[in-house]
Amino acid sequence: MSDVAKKKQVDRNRTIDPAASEVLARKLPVDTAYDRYLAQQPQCKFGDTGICCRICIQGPCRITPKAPKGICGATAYTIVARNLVRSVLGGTAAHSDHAKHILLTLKALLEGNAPDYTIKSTEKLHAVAERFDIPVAGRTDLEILADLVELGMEDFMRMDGKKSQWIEKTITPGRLEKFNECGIMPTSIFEVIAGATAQTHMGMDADPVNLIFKALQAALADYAGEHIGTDMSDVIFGIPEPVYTEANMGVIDPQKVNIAVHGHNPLLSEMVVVAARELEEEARAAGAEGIQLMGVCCTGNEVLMRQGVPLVTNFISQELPIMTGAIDAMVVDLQCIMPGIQTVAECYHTRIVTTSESVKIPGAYHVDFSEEKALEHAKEVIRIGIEGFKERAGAECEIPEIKNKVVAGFSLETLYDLFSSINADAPIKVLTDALKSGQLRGVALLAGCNNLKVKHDDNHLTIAKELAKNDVLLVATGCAAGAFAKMGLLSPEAVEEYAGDGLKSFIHSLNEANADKLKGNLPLVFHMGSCVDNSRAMNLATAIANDLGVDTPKIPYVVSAPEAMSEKAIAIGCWNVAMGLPVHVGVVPPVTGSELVNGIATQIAHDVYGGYFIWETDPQQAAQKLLEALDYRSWKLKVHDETAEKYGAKASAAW
Ligand code: BF8
Ligand code: SF4
Repeated sequence: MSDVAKKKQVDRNRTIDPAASEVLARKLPVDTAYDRYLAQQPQCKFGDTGICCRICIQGPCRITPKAPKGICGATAYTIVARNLVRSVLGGTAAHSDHAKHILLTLKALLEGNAPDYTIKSTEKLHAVAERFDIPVAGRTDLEILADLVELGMEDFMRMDGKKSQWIEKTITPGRLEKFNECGIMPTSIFEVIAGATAQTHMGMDADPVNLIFKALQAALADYAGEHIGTDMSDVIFGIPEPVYTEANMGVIDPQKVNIAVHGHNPLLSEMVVVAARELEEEARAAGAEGIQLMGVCCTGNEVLMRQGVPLVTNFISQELPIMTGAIDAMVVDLQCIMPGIQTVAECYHTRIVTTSESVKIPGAYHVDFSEEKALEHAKEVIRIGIEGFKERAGAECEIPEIKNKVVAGFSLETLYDLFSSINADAPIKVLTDALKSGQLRGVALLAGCNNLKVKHDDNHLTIAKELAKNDVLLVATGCAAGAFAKMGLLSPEAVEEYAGDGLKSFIHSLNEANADKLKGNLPLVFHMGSCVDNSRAMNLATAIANDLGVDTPKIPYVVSAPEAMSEKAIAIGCWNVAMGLPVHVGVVPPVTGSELVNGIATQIAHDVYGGYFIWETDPQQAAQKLLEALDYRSWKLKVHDETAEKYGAKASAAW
């Protein structure tokens, strides 16, 4: 074997997931993301550092010592900042488009045009309505929903200067003041997307600071979109509660019709769950022992959280379950769907089924999913899977026998419910008391994707274990949560194996207080949902700050996207910084081509907003930096509290 071939053999196994590793070790009929990553090396340094501009077609203009300006005179800081704004906009548009679909489905429900959907959670409907002072008493659910949908639509389309209600009503008073003072409070989502896209057109804004502020405004619009998505999904599909299930490729059952749902939007996948139950007999008639549904990426997280559907894998390994030869259909909705799945599927009997008019893949099946005929379309999808099963009949499957126990479903409501068994009057105090006493060293949100610039899932697992050992309470979303699900960190056993004494005693006390409510013990990491559900994690941070009587930049709460990949992750990172939180990113994003922009992201942001970015590719180092950020905040909070007590004043809101 040549040296190159040997290197390829070693390198393509860039994963710590044993199931993914087992599949990659085989002789495969077609390349995967792991191979294509290698084929892309070395990657372009101009793109990698953000100093390539293609905003007008005089470009691409690349910044070098010999050519320090683009043809129009744009310098590195303008180009890097402009590219950053455009990346955030991609994320904001994606999350908001998702939320818009849910809002439009609720509107169709109100008009009688979405007969298969109902209001599943009156509790959430009332809670969200009350947040916006929408009257609840004496009104029907549909009347309340009508007002809420109208407000949601206004938050998308308003142009009169009034500010985004979903932001105004869900953040601390300190943040509201800060965003208004800095002029970054969005009016509405579409308004920001149009305004920021215009601002980054050729020959528009050249000021990097002004551009970065625009990026933060666009990121706040992303927060609004995510929040609307989460709230409305809970109304229509229910608030997630603890579920007990499994994850990783061992959930594939060769005797059943295996259907994977992949993407982000629960509008389709929730219906697929219903359709699968109804068509169980058809599957049996085809010779299967039933239908095995499983999830990939954030649609996987959505149906895991609400329906207990097992998760088969996360983002970067999405092609690999197909390579077991046992997936009969992979149904995709939108976002994070690699076109590569179709090429892989063509080597097997697997049907890829696209369902969104904005996501089509040449060669794939397409079911034009609509809310008017949701269940009918979901059944069509299941029948495509059953046909796939018939074609598979007798073919050999190679399924890694690897799966782990999962406890998921930790919406904020569920966390409060668990806390209320200890402190019914003020549930959040269970957490803030543990932070103040030092039983917990802090809270960390582990979020985001996979990115082959690091070994698949390695950063996620290393950082989580190190933080858990140091008594940090962990909440997770997106493909980070997927990594923990696959690798056993969402299990009660992981508490005993990885938690430090403080975290262990905190989780044990919750187990004891909730023994009658829970079917089993709590996990090491609390799965809060998909990427739009980062809004839940932010609500937790806001509740901590409000309870402590300070603004978010003072609370011992950090965010990490250990393997960030998508524009959505960039948007999420930016709004978390604006919210005042330290945000670690485990791959260096394309901003280092401008020292100024890089400095704004990693230092100046702190001076203005209290939050800042930490780029650190080494997961052990990253964990240490996150712990330092938590310790600094705890120490400062204590000093401020003691000073306030001494002078009989309130703790300072400054940081
Ligand atoms: O919204 S974590 S790879 S699946 S972008 Fe995509 Fe990233 Fe996964 Fe979910 Ni989020
Ligand atoms: Fe080049 Fe300026 Fe056009 Fe960008 S906008 S491609 S820097 S000329």
